[in-house]
Amino acid sequence: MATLEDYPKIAAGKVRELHAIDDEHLLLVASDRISAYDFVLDSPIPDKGRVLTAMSVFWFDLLADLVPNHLVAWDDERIPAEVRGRALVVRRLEMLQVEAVARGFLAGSGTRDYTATGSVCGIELPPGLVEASRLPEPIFTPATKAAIGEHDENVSYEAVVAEIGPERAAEVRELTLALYRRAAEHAETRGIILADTKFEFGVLDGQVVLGDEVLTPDSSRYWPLEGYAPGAAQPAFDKQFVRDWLTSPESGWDRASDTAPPALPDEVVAATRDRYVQAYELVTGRSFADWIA
Ligand code: Q0T
Repeated sequence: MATLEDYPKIAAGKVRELHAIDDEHLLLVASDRISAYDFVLDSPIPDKGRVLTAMSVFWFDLLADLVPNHLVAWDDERIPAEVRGRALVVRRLEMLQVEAVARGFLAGSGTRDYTATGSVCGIELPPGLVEASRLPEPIFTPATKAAIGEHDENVSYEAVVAEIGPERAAEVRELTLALYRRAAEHAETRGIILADTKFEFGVLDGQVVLGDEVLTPDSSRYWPLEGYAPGAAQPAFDKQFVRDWLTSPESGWDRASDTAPPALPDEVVAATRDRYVQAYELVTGRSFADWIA
């Protein structure tokens, strides 16, 4: 049986790691760490890595007829026991240096850019939209990959053309929108709004391939459909309790202070773990208990 030390670490994000298995395969490992307000919290959320990995596997399958993806295996002898259920064997790709974002709703940097300019990534939007408005149609809003600790920067479609060329840019835009439409429609039938999401693509044998994690709460904004009301920020399906507690007087934390947030109370950890499991079960219609026993 393989152990994680067999595989050199080749990249690490705030909550995930990438290890080399061989020339053609990587191990993509999701941890239980959670970030909020740009901090990685001291309190892990039990099962978060397994829930997000299971959700990615579900979506890779649902989207496989639209684009090939890098997923090779989620439960075989190459996966070390210590990361079983939260690691994927994936094909090694030449990654395209573009964050391929699709938005069906206005939120976050989309709202900020729209309020300042009336446009997002050079796409002019109608007047009168507010935070969390549904857009007239989904839009492709690419961003540059930022270093850890930096924020991705929204860029124009022309910037994507300059980075990867006109043919690849058009393909990435059309794939991103097709994937988002399929996923958002599925989510909405299940009582969840998929406000936006970020994909990463790579190239293998000259073909564009979907990589990274897909349509997890870490790469997407999921909002409960129940209670959806544009005009104010919507509660995140997953991190609602964490954010509410951190910004409540109870936590004793001042978001403006630049200090690290405190550890979460056990009840907030447990409620958040339940939210991740609920998100998985709602989106997939499957029981999380059935994910790799
Ligand atoms: C990558 C080659 O996910 C990333 O880092 C997490 C620690 C970003 N990243 C992805 C790659 C992938 C994937 N996914 C792939 N299949 N092949 N590189 C590199 N960085």
